Amino acid sequence: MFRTLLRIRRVEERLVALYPEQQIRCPTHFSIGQEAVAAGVCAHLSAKDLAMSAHRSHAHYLAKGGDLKAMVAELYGKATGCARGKGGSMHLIDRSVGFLGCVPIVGSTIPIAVGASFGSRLLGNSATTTIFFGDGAAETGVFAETLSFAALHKLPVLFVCENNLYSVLTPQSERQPHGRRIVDVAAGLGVPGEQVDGQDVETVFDVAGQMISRIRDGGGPGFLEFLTYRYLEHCGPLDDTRLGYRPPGEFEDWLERDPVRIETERLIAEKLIDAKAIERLESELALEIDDAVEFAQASPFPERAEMDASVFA
Ligand SMILES: Cc1ncc(C[n+]2csc(CCOP(=O)(O)OP(=O)(O)O)c2C)c(N)n1
Repeated sequence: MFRTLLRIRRVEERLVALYPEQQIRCPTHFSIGQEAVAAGVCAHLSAKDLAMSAHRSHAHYLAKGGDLKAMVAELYGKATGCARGKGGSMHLIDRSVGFLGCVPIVGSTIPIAVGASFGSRLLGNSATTTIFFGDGAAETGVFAETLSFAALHKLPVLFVCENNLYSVLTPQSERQPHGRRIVDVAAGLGVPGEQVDGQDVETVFDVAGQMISRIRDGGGPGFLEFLTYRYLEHCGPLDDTRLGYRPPGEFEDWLERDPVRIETERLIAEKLIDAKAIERLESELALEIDDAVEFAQASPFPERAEMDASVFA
């Protein structure tokens, strides 16, 4: 799990560094600061379990077992990408590991994922479905309709809300009634859950484990609202703290609770890892990322004849 956490961080840091070269031309939403949610939840999922995400999806794709080379190639718009270079960062997909895809229309994947979960029920298989979305997506109409449907049919679906406090530049406090928690809205629709610290990967792992067991035992859908924070601008590789939409000191407070740092310090204190092991892991990851970037850069763009293939409209 630590490896997954660190790997997601290092991959995104590299993409942030590469973005200004202008070879990655798709809009790219980074989740630096939010990695513990993907790493902790997906540690409980096998390839036969299903997952979906939205526009901020690199962490979920990688934690669910998506292929790094295919992901980077997709960002470069290359034919070897996981959506054949036609989707970019917001359309990652790898059905071989149960990652059904992501779609940037806010809220739109919530009913798609619940439909997939209903499909598993009809097929009689034991897959669970996990759907990752943000606090903004919880404001869409389909959110209410879909949670009601999942509750009614007791579907094996886990709703994971990554509450990073903002929808683009607007804080949750300006969009939702004061003191009303998203997890309580879900409970009102028949989907019980918890609001949890999303910065500590082991807390995420423990709470998600209990919830997923309950869902697998036929307990019906569950909801986890993780409190977390995005460090970079809504879309793109830049620091946007100068825009002034974050209250003074907020960013620094969240940096104190950085998920990679918390877990590194814990593992060192418990003597489960030492500086040498971390160094080894860092160089392995750097090599793996070098490889993926070289692969993406060397890959061809899709052929013109490919334009209409796999496009449904
Ligand atoms: C239906 C729809 N409305 C508006 C947008 C523009 N938009 C893209 S991302 C976003 C914010 C979503 O916030 P949230 O769901 O909290 O996710 P976060 O970006 O914080 O991860 C908005 C409004 C969109 N893509 N789709």
